Amino acid sequence: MSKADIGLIGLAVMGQNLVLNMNDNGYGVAVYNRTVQKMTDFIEGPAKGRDTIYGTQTIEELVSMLKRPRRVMLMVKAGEVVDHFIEQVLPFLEEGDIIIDGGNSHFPDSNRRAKTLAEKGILFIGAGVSGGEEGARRGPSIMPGGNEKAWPAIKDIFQDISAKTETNEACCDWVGNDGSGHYVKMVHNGIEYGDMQLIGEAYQLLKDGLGFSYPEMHEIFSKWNEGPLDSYLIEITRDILNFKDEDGVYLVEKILDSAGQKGTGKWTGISALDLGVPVTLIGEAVFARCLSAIKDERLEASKILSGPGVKFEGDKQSFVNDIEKALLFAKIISYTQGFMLMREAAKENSWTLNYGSIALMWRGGCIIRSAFLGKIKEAYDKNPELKSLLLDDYFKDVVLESQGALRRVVAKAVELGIPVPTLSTSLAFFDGYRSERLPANLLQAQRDYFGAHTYERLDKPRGQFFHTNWTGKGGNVSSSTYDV
Ligand code: NBP
Repeated sequence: MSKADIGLIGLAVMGQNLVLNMNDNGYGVAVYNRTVQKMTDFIEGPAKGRDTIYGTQTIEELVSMLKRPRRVMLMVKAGEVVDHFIEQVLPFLEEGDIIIDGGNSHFPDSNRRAKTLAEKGILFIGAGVSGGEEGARRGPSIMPGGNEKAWPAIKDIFQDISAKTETNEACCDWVGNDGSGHYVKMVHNGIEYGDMQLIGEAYQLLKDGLGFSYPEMHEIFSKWNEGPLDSYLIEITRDILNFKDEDGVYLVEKILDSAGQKGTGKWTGISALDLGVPVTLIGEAVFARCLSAIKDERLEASKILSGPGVKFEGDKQSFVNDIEKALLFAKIISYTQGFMLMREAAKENSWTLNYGSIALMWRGGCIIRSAFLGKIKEAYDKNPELKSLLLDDYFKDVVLESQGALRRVVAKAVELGIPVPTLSTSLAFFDGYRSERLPANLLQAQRDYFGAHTYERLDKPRGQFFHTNWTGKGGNVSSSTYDV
């Protein structure tokens, strides 16, 4: 009876495609779905003729089909549903068996599940899977974390089914303890929000600022995809801009400009705020989606609030070149911030993260895959302790060389009245990050003035706190000094 290498619960788009991928790679898979009819449809449809994909009617039957240690993978809706299935599977498992959650779970849930299952002798893996339907079928990026004792038992399956780089390295490696796999996947998704918003801003500048047609924009994106911006998202944007509806009108023109979101960008922003890391670009990207979503209110405001009414004058081609460089600059800032966040999260949670290997996992299969990630891997291979990507020679040279272009693009966008929240925040971050002095001295003075919050002085050692009676009317009692 025990003939399947792995069991998979959840036969929606991701689950079905992962099963077919595993089976193509020689693994026997037992499958189960809450709505049993979907399992039957799968076995009689996409899995027809494959005699090592085994449909099962109950969880007990699924588990009974598995070789030991049993490996049960969940590909279901994140949240309570995952806990519900864990509860259902547990009675049939033994010590040393493995539960893998491959959905988009929030990392605190994975932290909790890793801990509670370890107490029961069950090894939990929280694995971020990226690449959508096509990735799941042909090779996703997989970011597994959790109980490291389980890694040898799932390494081959995961690395065999994952995407590969041009040099045939698997876009899947061990991330770290507890919920770190899901954390890294969350940051991946946050970065995806940033990359998408940056491309959206470039599109609006080209369309509304420069007045380019769809065929012209298609050409521009085709060219960009052959340079340093070469990436999956630039590539699909190129194709989207060339896609016509049945009546010959470009389809994207007909799509409602109100963006949806499923939470991973927001979670990244919340984690950044919790940890005090300035992940401004992803934050702006999430807020830009929120602003887009109040479509009715914007419609009303557009009739009342006018902009500068300025038209672009100047050399269009040179401005297009500037936008390309501005996108690269901002992308570097976004990844810099994302890796800063992972460093801080690793410190906070006592995870040992390998940043070069994270860049490698994102190099293929996933939505943010790009040539650029190869450069990030090189930077961390050269210096695994790198504090910030901006301090790496390659990235430093690129930002120094392209900052002029970004400044021109942001200035022109401001003149034209075109919103560029992520492009402009990348510049603000850069100018802040490279500043020896920021106006926070005044801020500290204000805090001490109104709330006796104390301040440190440049002419005294760090850690000594001072309070001044600014008005002569206050007392000499100061507030306690702590940061939250
Ligand atoms: P869904 O996220 O739509 O989940 C579908 C599965 O969850 C089905 O098996 C469904 O069973 C089960 N399910 C639901 Br929904 N509610 C349930 C409940 N109350 N009790 C028990 N089972 C329930 O599928 P997906 O898009 O394939 O994604 C699977 C996971 O992978 C998710 O966590 C998702 O966030 C993540 N992910 C998705 C993508 C993507 O591109 N779609 C990419 C990367 C990661 P049923 O058939 O009986 O309703």
